[in-house]
Amino acid sequence: SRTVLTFGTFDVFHVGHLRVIERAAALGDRLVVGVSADALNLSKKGREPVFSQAERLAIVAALRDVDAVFLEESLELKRQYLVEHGADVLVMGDDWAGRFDEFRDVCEVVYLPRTPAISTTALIEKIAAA
Ligand code: C2G
Repeated sequence: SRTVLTFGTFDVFHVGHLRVIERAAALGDRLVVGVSADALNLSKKGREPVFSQAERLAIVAALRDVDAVFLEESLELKRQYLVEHGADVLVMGDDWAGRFDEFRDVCEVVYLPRTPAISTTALIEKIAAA
């Protein structure tokens, strides 16, 4: 059986997140999702997500296509996570294109096109302006 692993923040969960998860799941038999920790977002993006890591984990874990979730504590641990979870394929959106090619020695690496015209940042701005 083929295990697919993907990572993301999945804050203010939207249809772009759903589509990448559906397409990732279709590439294998089992989908595992690493949900990035609040502290990782704070250090990476300078702000905490709208939804806490516990909430984001709960939402992603409830999706039909998701078999398991774990907390992604550090970007530096990708190789370890891939090995630990027995990943055969790493899937990322193409905003990360090329960035994870170094892991091609442990698994396949696939970049999927993003769903156009939707993002958490745009949603936050739209809601704030309403
Ligand atoms: N995504 C998408 N289409 C959108 C928005 C997002 O396909 N319109 C995809 C992204 O490409 C990514 C996933 O949804 O594969 C999650 O996106 P984010 O929550 O923005 O994740 P990010 O902050 O990039 O976290 O280890 C890396 C990080 O955990 C990735």
